[in-house]
Amino acid sequence: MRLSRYFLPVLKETPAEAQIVSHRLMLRAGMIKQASAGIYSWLPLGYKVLRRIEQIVHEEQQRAGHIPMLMPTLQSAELWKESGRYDAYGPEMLRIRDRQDRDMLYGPTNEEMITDIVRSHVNSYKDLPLTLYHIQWKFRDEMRPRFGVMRGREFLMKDGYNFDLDEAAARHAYNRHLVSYLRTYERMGLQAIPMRADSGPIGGEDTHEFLVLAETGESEVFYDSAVTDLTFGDREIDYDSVEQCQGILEEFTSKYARTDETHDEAVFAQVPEERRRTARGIEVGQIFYFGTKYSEPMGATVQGPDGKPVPLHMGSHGIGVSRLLGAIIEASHDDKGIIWPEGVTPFHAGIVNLKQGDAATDSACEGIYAELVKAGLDPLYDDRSERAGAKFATMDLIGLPWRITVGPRGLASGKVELTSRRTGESEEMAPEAAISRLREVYAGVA
Ligand code: 5CA
Repeated sequence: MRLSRYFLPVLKETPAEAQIVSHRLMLRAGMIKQASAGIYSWLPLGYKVLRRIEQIVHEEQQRAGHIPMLMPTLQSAELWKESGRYDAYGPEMLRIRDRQDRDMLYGPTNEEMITDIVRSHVNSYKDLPLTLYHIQWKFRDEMRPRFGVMRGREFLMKDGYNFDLDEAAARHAYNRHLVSYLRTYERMGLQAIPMRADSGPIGGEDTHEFLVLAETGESEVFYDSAVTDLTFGDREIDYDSVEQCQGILEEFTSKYARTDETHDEAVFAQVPEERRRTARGIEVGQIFYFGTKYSEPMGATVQGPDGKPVPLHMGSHGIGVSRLLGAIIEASHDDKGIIWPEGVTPFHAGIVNLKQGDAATDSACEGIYAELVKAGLDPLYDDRSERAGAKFATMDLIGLPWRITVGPRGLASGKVELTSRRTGESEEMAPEAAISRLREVYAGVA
């Protein structure tokens, strides 16, 4: 992409309505525009990151054996009356009446709809286990939408639902989700810690929230500092292995880590004092095991091996896809702007032309651009006739992890400059060397 042809409406002023840094930076970098309270348009740069995050979620879900599909945003109230949640959900649910006077709603989540699909088409224990998921917009009429995409009213969520014959199989599905989530967040450059939480309106006894530690987080959390030493890394996982998934769940959840809803001072007191931490966190996902809470009232049963009907054992598992943009920025920025982790960056590298219109410089930039594209990378070339300072400021604000700076002086000795946004370190090298360095960096990111 050439910046002269792109749509990147960066703001010079700091928007007054934004209270936290991620919201400010998303507005300043021209990523989003508020349409109404808690509802945003995703401008090209924001949309690009959203798509990259979605892509990682899809890849990791499918790696774990989960099946993608898509359900609508508008739902019929009938299903929610069957489960008993139509009345229970309260004013957070946006209720709509269509021209036939039918009660509809903009889905805040999809347990009912997926249970209806499965009860219509799954009849035998032989069709199990089954985990279906989608990435779809949700609406919750939050009392206080705030912090930009962090607490929106309309937001993008990945929600997945497992259907199993018995509790043991459903617990494996829960563990499998926990494992796949650890890997998902790490690919986005985030440490998200699973913490014991409360299940709220989704229901069930067992639930973990995944929290990214950040001062601006809305949740108060209590944990043993040893949990922050755990990393998932690039382990090979057999997602069908009950033992492996259980082992990883134990590794990541045996140390104390809870949100304020489940915090227990007496248990916390058993953690060595120097390791006790109280902090704030951003909830980027939550997994639930709730057994037959929806399948029983909705009559979702299968024929068991002995021919008798058995209610399905279920869980649901959510990732806050749009919220993740805010969480990543909260965790990764400096006073100049965003610092995207390589896994989610909107463009892999920026090319800054220091002397637009100078034939040799223009042609060197074009050459680097073409080579990066040939290498399967997605560069953003700042080909505007702006001062160098303005070009650097834009690149720093939008946070591309790598920048190649090309100017006549360097070119005279066959060199360009490669700069890391994270460390600020620059290195002079031949254009080919910069290109192969970026190829190497991104080969390790896939
Ligand atoms: N059905 C279950 C799991 S699929 C469910 O709805 N879970 S949830 O309520 O915990 O939502 C899943 C994730 O969506 C949350 O962890 C959070 O990251 C994100 N989320 C929830 N509410 C909002 C909101 N108002 N704005 C942005 N993201 C949100």
